[in-house]
Amino acid sequence: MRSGDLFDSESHLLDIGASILRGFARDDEGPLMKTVGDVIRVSPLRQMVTPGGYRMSVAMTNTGEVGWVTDERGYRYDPLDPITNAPWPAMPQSFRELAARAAATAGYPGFEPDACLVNRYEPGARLSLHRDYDERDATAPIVSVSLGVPARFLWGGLKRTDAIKRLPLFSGDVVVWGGPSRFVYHGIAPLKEDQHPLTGSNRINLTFRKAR
Ligand code: MD3
Ligand code: FE
Repeated sequence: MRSGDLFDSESHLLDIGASILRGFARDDEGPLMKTVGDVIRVSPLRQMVTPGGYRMSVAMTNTGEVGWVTDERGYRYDPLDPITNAPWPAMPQSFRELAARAAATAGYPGFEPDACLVNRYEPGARLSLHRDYDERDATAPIVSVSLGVPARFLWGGLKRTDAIKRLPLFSGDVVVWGGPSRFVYHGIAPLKEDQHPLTGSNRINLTFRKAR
Protein backbone atom coordinates (compact mmCIF):
# COMPACT_ATOMS: atom_id res chain seq x y z
CA MET A 1 0.00 0.00 0.00
CA ARG A 2 1.71 3.16 -1.21
CA SER A 3 -0.80 5.92 -1.88
CA GLY A 4 -2.27 5.88 1.62
CA ASP A 5 1.05 6.41 3.32
CA LEU A 6 1.01 8.98 6.08
CA PHE A 7 4.25 10.60 4.97
CA ASP A 8 5.39 11.36 1.42
CA SER A 9 8.96 10.44 2.20
CA GLU A 10 9.35 8.18 5.19
CA SER A 11 12.92 7.42 6.19
CA HIS A 12 14.22 4.79 8.52
CA LEU A 13 17.28 2.81 9.38
CA LEU A 14 17.35 -0.64 7.74
CA ASP A 15 20.61 -1.82 9.17
CA ILE A 16 23.75 -0.22 10.58
CA GLY A 17 24.62 2.50 8.05
CA ALA A 18 21.73 1.73 5.68
CA SER A 19 18.68 3.96 5.25
CA ILE A 20 15.55 3.52 3.20
CA LEU A 21 13.99 6.76 1.94
CA ARG A 22 10.50 5.68 0.92
CA GLY A 23 9.24 7.66 -2.05
CA PHE A 24 12.23 10.03 -2.02
CA ALA A 25 12.31 10.07 -5.86
CA ARG A 26 8.56 9.79 -6.44
CA ASP A 27 8.23 13.31 -7.87
CA ASP A 28 11.16 12.65 -10.22
CA GLU A 29 10.08 9.27 -11.63
CA GLY A 30 8.87 10.57 -15.00
CA PRO A 31 11.89 12.78 -15.76
CA LEU A 32 14.26 10.05 -14.49
CA MET A 33 12.72 7.48 -16.86
CA LYS A 34 12.92 9.91 -19.76
CA THR A 35 16.61 10.44 -19.00
CA VAL A 36 17.15 6.66 -18.78
CA GLY A 37 15.67 6.54 -22.31
CA ASP A 38 18.23 9.12 -23.49
CA VAL A 39 21.07 7.09 -21.94
CA ILE A 40 20.08 3.74 -23.47
CA ARG A 41 19.83 5.24 -26.95
CA VAL A 42 23.58 5.97 -26.68
CA SER A 43 24.78 2.98 -24.64
CA PRO A 44 22.15 0.27 -24.99
CA LEU A 45 21.03 -2.11 -22.28
CA ARG A 46 22.78 -5.47 -22.66
CA GLN A 47 22.89 -8.79 -20.81
CA MET A 48 26.52 -9.25 -19.81
CA VAL A 49 28.30 -12.55 -19.26
CA THR A 50 29.87 -13.43 -15.91
CA PRO A 51 33.45 -14.71 -15.64
CA GLY A 52 31.87 -18.13 -15.04
CA GLY A 53 30.19 -17.98 -18.47
CA TYR A 54 26.59 -17.25 -17.44
CA ARG A 55 24.52 -14.61 -19.22
CA MET A 56 22.91 -12.35 -16.60
CA SER A 57 19.09 -12.09 -16.65
CA VAL A 58 19.38 -8.40 -15.73
CA ALA A 59 20.25 -6.08 -18.64
CA MET A 60 22.67 -3.26 -17.80
CA THR A 61 24.25 -0.05 -18.99
CA ASN A 62 26.09 2.82 -17.28
CA THR A 63 26.52 6.56 -17.15
CA GLY A 64 29.48 8.41 -15.68
CA GLU A 65 33.27 8.46 -15.96
CA VAL A 66 33.42 4.68 -15.62
CA GLY A 67 30.92 1.85 -15.94
CA TRP A 68 30.65 -1.57 -14.33
CA VAL A 69 31.19 -4.40 -16.78
CA THR A 70 31.59 -8.15 -16.58
CA ASP A 71 32.91 -10.53 -19.22
CA GLU A 72 35.00 -13.69 -19.39
CA ARG A 73 37.99 -11.68 -18.07
CA GLY A 74 36.24 -10.64 -14.86
CA TYR A 75 34.42 -7.71 -13.24
CA ARG A 76 35.78 -4.17 -13.53
CA TYR A 77 34.98 -0.48 -13.93
CA ASP A 78 35.79 0.56 -17.49
CA PRO A 79 35.89 4.12 -18.92
CA LEU A 80 34.69 2.73 -22.29
CA ASP A 81 31.47 0.98 -23.23
CA PRO A 82 32.61 -2.29 -24.86
CA ILE A 83 29.67 -2.15 -27.31
CA THR A 84 30.26 1.38 -28.63
CA ASN A 85 34.01 1.50 -27.83
CA ALA A 86 33.31 5.08 -26.68
CA PRO A 87 33.01 6.66 -23.22
CA TRP A 88 29.75 6.00 -21.39
CA PRO A 89 27.22 8.86 -21.55
CA ALA A 90 28.09 11.59 -19.05
CA MET A 91 26.18 11.30 -15.80
CA PRO A 92 23.08 13.50 -16.14
CA GLN A 93 23.04 16.44 -13.73
CA SER A 94 19.61 15.36 -12.44
CA PHE A 95 21.00 11.90 -11.53
CA ARG A 96 24.01 13.41 -9.76
CA GLU A 97 21.88 15.83 -7.76
CA LEU A 98 19.32 13.22 -6.70
CA ALA A 99 22.06 10.85 -5.51
CA ALA A 100 23.85 13.58 -3.55
CA ARG A 101 20.60 14.78 -1.97
CA ALA A 102 19.65 11.23 -0.91
CA ALA A 103 23.11 10.50 0.49
CA ALA A 104 23.10 13.76 2.48
CA THR A 105 19.63 12.96 3.84
CA ALA A 106 20.93 9.59 5.05
CA GLY A 107 23.97 11.15 6.74
CA TYR A 108 26.58 11.03 3.96
CA PRO A 109 27.17 14.65 2.89
CA GLY A 110 29.45 15.44 -0.07
CA PHE A 111 28.68 12.27 -2.08
CA GLU A 112 30.04 12.71 -5.62
CA PRO A 113 29.31 9.54 -7.61
CA ASP A 114 31.46 8.87 -10.69
CA ALA A 115 29.45 5.83 -11.90
CA CYS A 116 25.76 5.04 -12.26
CA LEU A 117 24.84 1.46 -13.13
CA VAL A 118 21.42 1.11 -14.79
CA ASN A 119 19.79 -2.30 -14.24
CA ARG A 120 16.70 -3.44 -16.14
CA TYR A 121 14.63 -6.36 -14.83
CA GLU A 122 12.09 -8.02 -17.11
CA PRO A 123 9.63 -10.48 -15.54
CA GLY A 124 11.60 -13.39 -14.09
CA ALA A 125 14.93 -11.53 -14.03
CA ARG A 126 16.83 -11.76 -10.77
CA LEU A 127 20.11 -10.82 -9.15
CA SER A 128 21.56 -13.59 -7.04
CA LEU A 129 23.08 -12.93 -3.64
CA HIS A 130 26.37 -11.03 -3.97
CA ARG A 131 28.51 -8.29 -2.44
CA ASP A 132 29.70 -5.14 -4.20
CA TYR A 133 33.44 -4.82 -3.72
CA ASP A 134 34.72 -3.57 -7.08
CA GLU A 135 34.65 0.07 -5.92
CA ARG A 136 37.91 1.60 -4.70
CA ASP A 137 36.45 4.01 -2.12
CA ALA A 138 34.88 1.88 0.62
CA THR A 139 34.00 4.99 2.68
CA ALA A 140 31.51 6.24 0.03
CA PRO A 141 27.95 4.88 0.21
CA ILE A 142 26.00 3.32 -2.65
CA VAL A 143 22.69 5.03 -3.47
CA SER A 144 20.00 2.95 -5.19
CA VAL A 145 16.84 4.28 -6.88
CA SER A 146 13.96 1.93 -7.78
CA LEU A 147 11.66 2.72 -10.73
CA GLY A 148 8.68 0.82 -12.13
CA VAL A 149 7.43 -2.61 -11.09
CA PRO A 150 8.04 -3.42 -7.41
CA ALA A 151 10.74 -5.91 -6.44
CA ARG A 152 11.63 -8.02 -3.45
CA PHE A 153 15.03 -7.00 -2.17
CA LEU A 154 16.97 -9.63 -0.23
CA TRP A 155 19.65 -8.69 2.22
CA GLY A 156 21.73 -10.73 4.56
CA GLY A 157 24.79 -10.03 6.64
CA LEU A 158 28.51 -9.91 6.14
CA LYS A 159 28.65 -13.71 5.82
CA ARG A 160 26.87 -15.63 3.06
CA THR A 161 25.34 -17.92 5.69
CA ASP A 162 23.74 -15.04 7.68
CA ALA A 163 19.93 -14.95 7.76
CA ILE A 164 18.26 -13.26 4.75
CA LYS A 165 15.71 -10.48 5.28
CA ARG A 166 13.20 -9.47 2.62
CA LEU A 167 12.07 -5.96 1.80
CA PRO A 168 9.71 -4.73 -0.92
CA LEU A 169 11.08 -1.85 -3.02
CA PHE A 170 8.56 0.35 -4.85
CA SER A 171 8.94 2.91 -7.60
CA GLY A 172 10.49 6.07 -6.18
CA ASP A 173 12.10 4.36 -3.19
CA VAL A 174 15.75 5.22 -2.54
CA VAL A 175 18.12 3.18 -0.39
CA VAL A 176 21.48 4.46 0.86
CA TRP A 177 24.04 1.83 1.85
CA GLY A 178 27.09 2.98 3.74
CA GLY A 179 29.24 2.24 6.73
CA PRO A 180 29.09 -1.37 7.93
CA SER A 181 26.16 -2.19 5.60
CA ARG A 182 28.28 -1.44 2.53
CA PHE A 183 29.54 -5.01 2.25
CA VAL A 184 26.46 -7.04 3.15
CA TYR A 185 25.21 -9.81 0.88
CA HIS A 186 22.18 -8.71 -1.14
CA GLY A 187 20.12 -9.57 -4.21
CA ILE A 188 16.76 -9.26 -5.98
CA ALA A 189 14.18 -12.09 -6.13
CA PRO A 190 12.80 -13.00 -9.59
CA LEU A 191 10.62 -10.09 -10.79
CA LYS A 192 6.90 -10.86 -10.73
CA GLU A 193 4.57 -10.19 -13.67
CA ASP A 194 3.10 -6.75 -12.99
CA GLN A 195 2.47 -3.45 -14.78
CA HIS A 196 3.66 0.07 -14.04
CA PRO A 197 2.55 3.12 -16.06
CA LEU A 198 6.16 4.32 -16.58
CA THR A 199 7.98 1.07 -17.31
CA GLY A 200 5.39 -1.48 -18.45
CA SER A 201 6.29 -4.90 -17.05
CA ASN A 202 9.86 -3.89 -16.17
CA ARG A 203 11.77 -2.56 -13.20
CA ILE A 204 14.68 -0.16 -13.52
CA ASN A 205 17.23 0.32 -10.77
CA LEU A 206 19.90 3.02 -10.69
CA THR A 207 22.90 2.53 -8.41
CA PHE A 208 25.24 5.45 -7.82
CA ARG A 209 28.77 4.64 -6.81
CA LYS A 210 32.15 6.19 -6.21
CA ALA A 211 34.13 3.62 -8.14
CA ARG A 212 37.58 5.22 -8.18
C1 MD3 B 1 23.69 -3.18 -0.42
N1 MD3 B 1 21.40 -3.90 -7.51
O1 MD3 B 1 23.62 -3.36 -8.90
S1 MD3 B 1 19.89 -2.11 -5.34
C2 MD3 B 1 23.77 -3.99 -7.85
O2 MD3 B 1 17.95 -3.56 -7.40
C3 MD3 B 1 22.58 -4.36 -7.07
O3 MD3 B 1 19.30 -3.72 -9.06
C4 MD3 B 1 20.14 -4.29 -6.94
O4 MD3 B 1 22.69 -5.04 -6.09
C5 MD3 B 1 19.06 -3.81 -7.86
O5 MD3 B 1 24.88 -4.34 -7.42
C6 MD3 B 1 19.96 -3.83 -5.57
C7 MD3 B 1 20.25 -1.98 -3.62
C8 MD3 B 1 21.71 -2.15 -3.29
C9 MD3 B 1 22.69 -1.78 -4.16
C10 MD3 B 1 24.00 -1.88 -3.80
C11 MD3 B 1 24.35 -2.34 -2.53
C12 MD3 B 1 22.04 -2.61 -2.06
C13 MD3 B 1 23.35 -2.71 -1.67
C14 MD3 B 1 25.70 -2.44 -2.12
C15 MD3 B 1 26.00 -2.87 -0.86
C16 MD3 B 1 25.00 -3.25 -0.01
FE1 FE C 1 24.82 -5.13 -5.55
